[in-house]
Amino acid sequence: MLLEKYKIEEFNQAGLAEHKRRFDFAASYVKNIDEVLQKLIDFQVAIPSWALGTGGTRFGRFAGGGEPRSLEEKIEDVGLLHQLNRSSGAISLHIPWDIPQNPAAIKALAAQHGLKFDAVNSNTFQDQPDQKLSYKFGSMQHVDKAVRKQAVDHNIEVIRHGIELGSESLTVWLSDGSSFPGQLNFRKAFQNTLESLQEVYAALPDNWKMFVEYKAFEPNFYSMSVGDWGQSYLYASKLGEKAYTLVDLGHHLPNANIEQIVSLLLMEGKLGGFHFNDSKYGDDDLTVGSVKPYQLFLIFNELVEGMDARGMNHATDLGWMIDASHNVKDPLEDLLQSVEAIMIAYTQALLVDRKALAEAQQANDVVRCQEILQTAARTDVRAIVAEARLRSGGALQTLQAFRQLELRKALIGERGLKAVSTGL
Ligand code: RM4
Ligand code: MN
Ligand code: MN
Repeated sequence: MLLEKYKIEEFNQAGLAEHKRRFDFAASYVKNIDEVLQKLIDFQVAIPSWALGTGGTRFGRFAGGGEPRSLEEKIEDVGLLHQLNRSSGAISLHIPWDIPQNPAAIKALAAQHGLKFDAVNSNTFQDQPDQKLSYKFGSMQHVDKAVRKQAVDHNIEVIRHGIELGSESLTVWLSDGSSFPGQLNFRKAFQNTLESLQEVYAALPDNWKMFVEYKAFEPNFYSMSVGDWGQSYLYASKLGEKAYTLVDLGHHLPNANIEQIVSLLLMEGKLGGFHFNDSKYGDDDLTVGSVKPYQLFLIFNELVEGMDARGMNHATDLGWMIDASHNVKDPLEDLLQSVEAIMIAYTQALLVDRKALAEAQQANDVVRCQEILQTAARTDVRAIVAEARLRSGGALQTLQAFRQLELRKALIGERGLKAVSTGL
């Protein structure tokens, strides 16, 4: 479903005077406002193809209406988000949940919506109906070489799909690990995983990156074979310069200092990408910024500081993706909220007075350090984010536009109430 442009313009027209007042006020605090606006316009966050339907828990799933029934409809949904916010210009596919049957047509459809293909994701954490060997006891770590080979072949197949679509990165998340003490020889599991990853790495095109995503627990609850950033870093270092660590915000033990992890990985040139979400306990996959918005700001603060220190391009040098699941919200509304939260945190991080912070740190002025960070974090930057959207043709307020234009109703009209999507 493509939204007629005039509808967004009409929506914006009604709020324009109020917006201008708010923007002028917010901009008066920012020295380099045009530079900030340009950075916001350039910044794009990929939407996961598996998060466009209502997710569930292992206890149940309560589907909404009008969910995308095919990859084509998922692309249309991301296109709709992108029309509203102009910051969701990419989709990340999970294989085999979303196999492009006709890649040329899929690519053309995405281009029509102004979308690119971000990282492709492999799946060796589930058994597929036609699969020969089971991943019950792991995939790349498996004691049986034949299972490991099957997992490697699948990843190479995923790379092939990605090449056809113009993706330039592969994300590998492994559920491998053990549920009970004694089940695994940790060293052998590591070596098997490394060898398997090396075989996949060898199949990467030159311009591709490989992201090794870690997670502390689940589905294995005693050990995970890529359980933390140290292990991911070890694999990525041994693999080579095209391999990086991917940080998913929900994949840490409680109270982990994610901003410090980000800072050090950046320093080593080994941070590759991000999966944004929020959590209270673990891999909750909640709306970005819904529980700990200050932590999100602190992470962006390190991202901006660390990327600038290495002269990196904020928009293109890391893979920015959302990884979420929505049990009780409309997935599209949830994703609009998530992207908004990311843009707000990014803007606030751009406002940090870095020179003053460095001076305060040098002087051990702990109080002033806190003041500098919180001054930025407490600035209401919503009108700045809205202005960037306005300048690139999006809606002043995305969620309000989605509701006022009754877009879910239109999707239900097209797809029906019982349409259920593949994915999480
Ligand atoms: C995992 C991890 C991966 C995602 C799967 C569906 O917990 O976050 O990135 O692909 O879930
Ligand atoms: Mn993830
Ligand atoms: Mn996860």
